[in-house]
Amino acid sequence: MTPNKTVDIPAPPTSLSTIQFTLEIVHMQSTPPRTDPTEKHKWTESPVTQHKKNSMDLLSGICLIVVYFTVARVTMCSRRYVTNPNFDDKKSDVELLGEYNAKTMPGCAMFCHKECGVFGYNNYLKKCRTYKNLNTSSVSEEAGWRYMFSDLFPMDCKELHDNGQWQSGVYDIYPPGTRSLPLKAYCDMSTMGGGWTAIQKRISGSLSFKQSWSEYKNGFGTPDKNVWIGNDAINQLTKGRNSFLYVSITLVNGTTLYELYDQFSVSDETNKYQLFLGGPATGTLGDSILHTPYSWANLSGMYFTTKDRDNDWYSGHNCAAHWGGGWWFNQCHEAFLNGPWYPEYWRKPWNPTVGTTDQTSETSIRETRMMIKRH
Ligand SMILES: [Ca+2]
Repeated sequence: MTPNKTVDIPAPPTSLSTIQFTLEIVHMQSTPPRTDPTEKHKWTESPVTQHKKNSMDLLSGICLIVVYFTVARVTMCSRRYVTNPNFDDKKSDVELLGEYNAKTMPGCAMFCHKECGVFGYNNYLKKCRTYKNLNTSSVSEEAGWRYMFSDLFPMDCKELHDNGQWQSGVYDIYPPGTRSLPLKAYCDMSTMGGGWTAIQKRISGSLSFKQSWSEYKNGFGTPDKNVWIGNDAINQLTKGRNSFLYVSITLVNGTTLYELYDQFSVSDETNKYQLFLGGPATGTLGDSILHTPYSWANLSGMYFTTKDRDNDWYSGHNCAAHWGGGWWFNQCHEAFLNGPWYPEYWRKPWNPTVGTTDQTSETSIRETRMMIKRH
């Protein structure tokens, strides 16, 4: 996997203080010296001064135009762009918004605004193309093109956090892919530095997680209450990049136990949303999914199983149908966060720290979360 590079486009030398200074000059030039009321009369009546005033008004107008474009340029250039190596040396005709001549990559970026989510630049041809979005099925070979995502469409909560959104809540995000509408996601902007995208969240048993393959594929629930963000979305958010996985269980006594995994990604539907999990694992929950004492309970490399799609390793038995929720079951699990909420039987939410084979300890769960963040 090749980690994405973040390209910081340096802002032009004009800073905000310079703009303020320019505005000061405009203000001084457009205001006549009228400390004395009699001076005002003299100034208004003098044709020479009137001529000077007209010149100054013209100068002020020019200055305002300069300031306007400077502010626009500073705003544009302070944006950040993320390269996507998957699209290098490719071209796409799908959703092409426009093609332009541009001497530089930042110059090309200038054309990417409003509905533009991706732009491509060819440094040899000095050509620029803008797109709403780009997907791998719509690109073909064409050497020399490099593509970048515009952060006007934040791909996840980390990008929102990097852009100054520090309030936890529900936001629109735009994972790279073929999505036609933004994805509603709960962003945790305070835990461990913030910028976490919740892929699972549960606060009550009002929503059953015993759902079908299709429901898990597309996602279900309400982002700030009970939600599964969708296996397609998890794939799009983790594809080709290293991400942390943060799992937490909050007990009714207010204690939050968590486990942090260093590596997490999920493949696409063709590959049955196969889970890739890697350590180190640290936290207060303990590791019950990566390296457990039982090889039949380790989940990395497992496929996703739902009540109507058996991809687990338990022969002749569907773990999801039996235990009541979709998951990356092996044969079957030591930890499983999509189980039936109390008073139904939820076996081993996170054994042995939370939940054992008895039916009492899982009743102490107030909230669960699974959140991811790019490295
Ligand atoms: Ca099976």
